[in-house]
Amino acid sequence: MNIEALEATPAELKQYEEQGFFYRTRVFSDAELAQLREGAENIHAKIIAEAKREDVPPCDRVDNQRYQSLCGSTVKWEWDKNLEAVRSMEPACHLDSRFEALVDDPRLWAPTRKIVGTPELSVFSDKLNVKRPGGAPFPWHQESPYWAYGAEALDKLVSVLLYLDDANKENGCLWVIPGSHKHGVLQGLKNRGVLGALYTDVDLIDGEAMPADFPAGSVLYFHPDLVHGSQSNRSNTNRRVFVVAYQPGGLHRWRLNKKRQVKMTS
Ligand SMILES: O=C(O)CCC(=O)C(=O)O
Repeated sequence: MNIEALEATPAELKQYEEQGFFYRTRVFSDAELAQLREGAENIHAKIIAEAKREDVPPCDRVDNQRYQSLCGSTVKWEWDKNLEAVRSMEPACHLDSRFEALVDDPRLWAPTRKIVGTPELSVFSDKLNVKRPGGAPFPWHQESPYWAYGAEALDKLVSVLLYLDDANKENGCLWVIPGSHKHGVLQGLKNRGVLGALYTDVDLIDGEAMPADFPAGSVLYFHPDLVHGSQSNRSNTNRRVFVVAYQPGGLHRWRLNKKRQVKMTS
């Protein structure tokens, strides 16, 4: 694969600087996506099976959310207990070889290289988000306040979100507020519990939200200060995404005493 041809173009870099993101549609083929969806369900099933064991750590309750440490991942359960579904798993790629290989795929990392600014990259975090039919919204937020404690190079992180399914307004696609990254780290919500501090008060900023309603196989590259969020899934199909954040080579993964260098084979 020609890595240079995959790097961000001047137009994409300009969009990233001005709007805080750029995207490419249908980067991954249907056959690749079929494999990755299988991998995502494999990870989800492993977590559900682990949760049924008697000797696992209990759920931590934070406001109305339930978190649990399972299979080496911080698991966030769906708000609605009746769904018996895991909403996000972070990290997740160690639980399936297809995702472990995916973080080394140059279609994900090469477009970030000029933004991170170093020839070598490492993985900062990776996460699998599964939004089942009925899955809850994710309030407006930025990644930066969440990552601030533990990042060795917060200003160099780039998030890369791969759409495993078509995403649209009905199934709770991501929404972004273009240009919102220019505000830096914004104030959190007041009097909204522990998690409120991590959600953004969008009344304090201008800018019109835009749905990132792209087809499966598309990739969104975005800044850690970009304000984004999503609505509930009102459809009868899944809306799954894999999100990996890259950083300069040689740095630790978020909250882990581990490093995961990106393998740049070509
Ligand atoms: O997938 C979603 O609905 C929201 C994802 C998101 O914003 C995140 O994981 O930070």
